[in-house]
Amino acid sequence: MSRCVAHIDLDAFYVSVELQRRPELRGLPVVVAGSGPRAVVTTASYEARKFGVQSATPASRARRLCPDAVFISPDFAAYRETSKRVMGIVREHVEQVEVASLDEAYLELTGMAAPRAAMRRLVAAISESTGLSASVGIGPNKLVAKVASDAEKPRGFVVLTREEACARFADARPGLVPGIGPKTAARLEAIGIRTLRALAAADPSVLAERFGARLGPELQARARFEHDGAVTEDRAVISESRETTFDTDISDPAELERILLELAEQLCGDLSRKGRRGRTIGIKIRLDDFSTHTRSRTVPEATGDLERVGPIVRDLLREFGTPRPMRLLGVRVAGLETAPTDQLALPV
Ligand code: TTP
Ligand code: MG
Repeated sequence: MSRCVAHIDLDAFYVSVELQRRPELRGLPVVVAGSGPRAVVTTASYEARKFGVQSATPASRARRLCPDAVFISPDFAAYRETSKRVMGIVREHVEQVEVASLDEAYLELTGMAAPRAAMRRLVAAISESTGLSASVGIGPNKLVAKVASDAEKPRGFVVLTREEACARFADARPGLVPGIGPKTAARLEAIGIRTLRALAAADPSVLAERFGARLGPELQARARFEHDGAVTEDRAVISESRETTFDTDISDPAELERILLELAEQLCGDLSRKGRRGRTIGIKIRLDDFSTHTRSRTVPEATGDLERVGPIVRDLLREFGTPRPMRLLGVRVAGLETAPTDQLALPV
């Protein structure tokens, strides 16, 4: 029996939640972004995207690109609440569900008699009960399903075989495929690989030499939309971290602080995307003698906000000092609140 997997992703999720309570803003460029000098756009309505405003655009730049946009500060509690309702509906329709973030999930449909009809019903049910629209991709594995769900947003509904996915996205950049990030894409480009077609057809020995015996074949498999990952029940991730090893050791405290805050920014962006927050905030340091050190602080209120995390990791680094040049820095938020679909613990 061949596999059938769906990926469902809500359209312009945070903005769509805001439009439910402010319907008068429908059809206008709307941007959900924090305030403060380092704030970035979490999401933009499709009307605002026409001006080049997207997730992760600095809020100051978004204001220049689209001065008429309505700016709204994020209300993460509302997004978590809506996410819970949506995922509840998904679970009423499909048994095996992997919630991947606040607004997306993989559904195992293998063995289902009429998967397309079932997905149409699911989208209709979500729309009816929450007012939100979603895009769906259906394919033989998670990779095809994920890329298909993104292909015709908003309100997309794309069904592809693996071969069709290869043909349809042959000219796309390798970064289209999840698992191929900007750094890998740049390294591929350096050896002349600029499309999924080129990656799929590349000489395996060249890839293995450049990326290693594990990653090389893995990259090529992804370009061919081969993937056998299971739709797993959500794992309880208890911490998230970002770290970087420097090309050359660094001993300038200002430079180290800058890098640390950049890591914190990436991590917090990711946490907010997943709707997650934690109480223990820490840093990791590896010195040039390869000794590894960690320092952390636990705060009373779980957070994933850069405004809160940034100063704490900076203080931790200052307290640690710079006894020797550093070769690695990392930032971590642990003691994360449970996955967004779980019941929030209520004080009784
Ligand atoms: P996405 O599903 O990537 O984006 P989206 O739902 O806003 O738009 P669409 O799916 O129609 O392209 O992310 C879901 C939510 O996660 C998004 O509404 C806001 C949040 N988010 C961030 O906070 N920062 C980010 O960089 C991204 C990509 C998303
Ligand atoms: Mg989405």
